[in-house]
Amino acid sequence: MSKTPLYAVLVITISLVYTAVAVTVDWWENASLYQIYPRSWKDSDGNGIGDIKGITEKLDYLKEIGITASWLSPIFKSPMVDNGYDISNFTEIDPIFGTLDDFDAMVKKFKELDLKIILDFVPNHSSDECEWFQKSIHRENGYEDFYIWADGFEDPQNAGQKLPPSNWVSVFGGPMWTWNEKRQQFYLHQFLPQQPDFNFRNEIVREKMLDVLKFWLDRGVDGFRIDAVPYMFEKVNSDGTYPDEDPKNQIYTQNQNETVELLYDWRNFLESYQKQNGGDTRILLAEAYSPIAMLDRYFGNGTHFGAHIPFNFDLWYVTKASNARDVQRLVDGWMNVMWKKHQTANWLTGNHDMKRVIERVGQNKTNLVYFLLTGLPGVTVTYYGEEIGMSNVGSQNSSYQAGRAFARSPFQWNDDISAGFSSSNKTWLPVANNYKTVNVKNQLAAERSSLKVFKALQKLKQTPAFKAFKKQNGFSYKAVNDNVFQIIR
Ligand SMILES: *[C@@H]1O[C@H](CO)[C@@H](O)[C@H](O)[C@H]1NC(C)=O
Ligand SMILES: *[C@@H]1O[C@H](CO)[C@@H](O)[C@H](O)[C@H]1NC(C)=O
Ligand SMILES: *[C@@H]1O[C@H](CO)[C@@H](O)[C@H](O)[C@H]1NC(C)=O
Ligand SMILES: *[C@@H]1O[C@H](CO)[C@@H](O)[C@H](O)[C@H]1NC(C)=O
Ligand SMILES: *[C@@H]1O[C@H](CO)[C@@H](O)[C@H](O)[C@H]1NC(C)=O
Ligand SMILES: *[C@@H]1O[C@H](CO)[C@@H](O)[C@H](O)[C@H]1NC(C)=O
Ligand SMILES: *[C@@H]1O[C@H](CO)[C@@H](O)[C@H](O)[C@H]1NC(C)=O
Ligand SMILES: CC(=O)N[C@H]1CO[C@H](CO)[C@@H](O)[C@@H]1O
Repeated sequence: MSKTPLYAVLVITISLVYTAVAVTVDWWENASLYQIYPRSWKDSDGNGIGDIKGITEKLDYLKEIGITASWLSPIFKSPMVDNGYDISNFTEIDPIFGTLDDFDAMVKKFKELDLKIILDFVPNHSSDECEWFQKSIHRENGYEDFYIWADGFEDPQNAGQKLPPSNWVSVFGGPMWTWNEKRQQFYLHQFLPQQPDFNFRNEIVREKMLDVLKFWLDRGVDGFRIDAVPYMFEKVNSDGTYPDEDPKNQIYTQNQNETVELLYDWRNFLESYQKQNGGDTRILLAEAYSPIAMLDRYFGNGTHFGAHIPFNFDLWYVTKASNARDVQRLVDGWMNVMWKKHQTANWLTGNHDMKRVIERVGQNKTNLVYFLLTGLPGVTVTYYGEEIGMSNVGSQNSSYQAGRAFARSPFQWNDDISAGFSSSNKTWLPVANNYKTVNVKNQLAAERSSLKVFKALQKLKQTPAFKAFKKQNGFSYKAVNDNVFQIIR
């Protein structure tokens, strides 16, 4: 426990020491990434929902604030039971967002601006409306084992009733197995029943997924952010049954070793694609709320390599109450692993499932989070809106909380109708009340603002002293006392 009162000011100082170091870094190692949530970034057609054309229209903004690459939350065909994370066709654009032509035009604009584009890849499952799942239900040739099916057990208490194959509990609560009347079997879903899990032990599934990656690579994307990595495999016994687990210690349904191997396969695929087609490195980002030892293996094991950037969510633990020594502990935890194997670190402000930075640290400390984000070595990842200090929408107990929508409100471009996000005053989520003052236009015009600080730091990041250091030389940090955290570059 620290003796520092909660109102203590946390100061972060960055000292620059310029020396000539000849280190070449690949584009992604010093990238400033930005996550666009397409529904909420810019609506081009006035229906209150953001779209691809809107992104193309506003892309210059990213260039202006020093971003070098962007990843887009899913824009694929989906019944939208889980806002696009339930995909019914992995190679079609959902009409809400536009068409494949719109997509191609957007990619072209990315290239013109020399920005990289990363797509979200959601391999943990498909929608139950996906043609593949429908074929699997009907045991069509080649699709029998596309998903994970099991008989379950006769219920000794209720004749004719079935009990699920194991006691596994889904991420959203409730059993991980759902009975399908037609096929007369249970299927597995780590998330909603409308999101059946693929069977990645099936070679055909693996091939289909590589086809999906190739489809988008051929259209010019620079990499993929892989969603929900820990959930890709579940343990199966050698006799085909599924072992029960303690729901508080999910040893059989998360972080299985095969997950790491699948990542290595995908990395291989991207590398051979580059060999055949040229161009810059295509990268893998991995979303994994996994223990750091597992993340370490996601990077690679010395002979095999996985994700270039397994997301590091540690800045999330910087809160209103954090002092400099708390920050040091967080940074140590991650950097010690990075230095051991000369890996490239990465730091995130937040994402579509996390509370906004301003809610976590309070208005007065948001700039400090930007300083950590940029001052620490490696890749920065900024969730849209964090650069202007957008707040959560909806109260703690509202449906926003349940739908994890609190950090997904329309982007605040200016003080016009719907904050300049849409020409309509009806938007899919309400615009936050503070948009008249908290918006891009205001903050770019102001002498001092969150956005100005953010932009200045991103500019600094492109200077030689900030080159991505994979080794301990040329970079150090420490908590000088409870209130001052110092970074030397
Ligand atoms: C960052 O990477 C790019 C692409 O490799 C390179 O051109 C640029 O010089 C790098 N900047 C710094 C500061 O290392
Ligand atoms: C996805 O859409 C494409 C183009 O419309 C179609 O050829 C393909 O069969 C669809 N795939 C699935 C899995 O539905
Ligand atoms: C998973 O892989 C690790 C590292 O190679 C190994 O130590 C561990 O025993 C493996 N676990 C299982 C269940 O095979
Ligand atoms: C790395 O992982 C791969 C795939 O699991 C394995 O074949 C290889 O032996 C491992 N290398 C080391 C050094 O452990
Ligand atoms: C934030 O900073 C302003 C200006 O320095 C100050 O007036 C205010 O009290 C601070 N708020 C908190 C919660 O510390
Ligand atoms: C929100 O819900 C929690 C738990 O149900 C309850 O304890 C709390 O008082 C509620 N807060 C508000 C502001 O309604
Ligand atoms: C929304 O726009 C409509 C049509 O332009 C207008 O009639 C209405 O007053 C507006 N509502 C609000 C709350 O601004
Ligand atoms: C970790 C996580 O929740 N990953 C994604 C996997 O799928 C679910 C359900 O669609 C998504 O909501 C998650 O974002």
